[in-house]
Amino acid sequence: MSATRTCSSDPLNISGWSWQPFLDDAVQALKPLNYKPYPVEDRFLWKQDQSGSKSKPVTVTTATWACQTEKFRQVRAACVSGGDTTSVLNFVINPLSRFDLPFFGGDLVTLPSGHLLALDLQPADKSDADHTKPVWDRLLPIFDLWRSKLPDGGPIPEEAQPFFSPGFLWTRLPLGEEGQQLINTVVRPAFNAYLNLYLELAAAAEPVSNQRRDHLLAGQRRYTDYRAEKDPARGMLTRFYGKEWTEAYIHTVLFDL
Ligand code: DBV
Repeated sequence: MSATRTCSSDPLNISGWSWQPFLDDAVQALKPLNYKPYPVEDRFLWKQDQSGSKSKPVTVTTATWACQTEKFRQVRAACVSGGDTTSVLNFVINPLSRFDLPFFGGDLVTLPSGHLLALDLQPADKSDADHTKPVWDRLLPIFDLWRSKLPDGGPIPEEAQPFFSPGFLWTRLPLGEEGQQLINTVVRPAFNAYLNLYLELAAAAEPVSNQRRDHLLAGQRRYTDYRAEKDPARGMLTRFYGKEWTEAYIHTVLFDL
């Protein structure tokens, strides 16, 4: 059924994909906003190829769910599923620069080496207190609650610091029963708590001046350019689908501002 999707905001269901409940939660939370599809070329809505060795081929699927709303320029989920140990939900909400809002960013990654889980409300300009303080004041109590239940994910690159908030929830969990338990009981409610806060901030946001909009847009471009340039999925996607498809996906769908 998913293979016949013709529209980015049609229901997306990848059989056996471990992050399906997270995407379902997010789509459900967005429903009251009466979202419209966001234009995505057919070749990025649903992509399937064989990967792995000749004797042990694995089917790898990458699908995109996307929409837009009155205040969100682009909401998009990049969904990757390949066998038992490759599963990704990368979910980003890009607000219109007309609204003083951060980005919502979620990176939920399962690889043979384990789970890597990142959640944040990421600033367009970390040095701008008018932009950050109203978000951080409400995010930090939520962050503290969930962080206490998860191991720390370890250091992230210095150059990435400007793009993260102090509420960056970042953990690595082992594969298997124990890790899955924490995903169900901690990571999923944390994802929904971050998303609900984000949607509350967005609901309250009022349009800003043209000058303020231009300032926010410049910050959004720095963030988007950084994410496109450093996309940690580049290697994996290139292995699966080749360079041409991957670069076009990164630059015209995932980080298209
Ligand atoms: N990351 C993306 C997109 C992905 C994706 C669009 C389509 O931005 C997946 C998929 N992230 C992905 C994969 C890996 C990571 C790692 C496959 C593993 C790479 C590998 O080990 O080969 C958070 N994601 C990471 C890392 C960080 C983040 C810090 C580890 C750094 C590294 O290994 O290079 N990504 C980063 C982040 C957000 C984000 C903070 C937003 C909350 O989306």
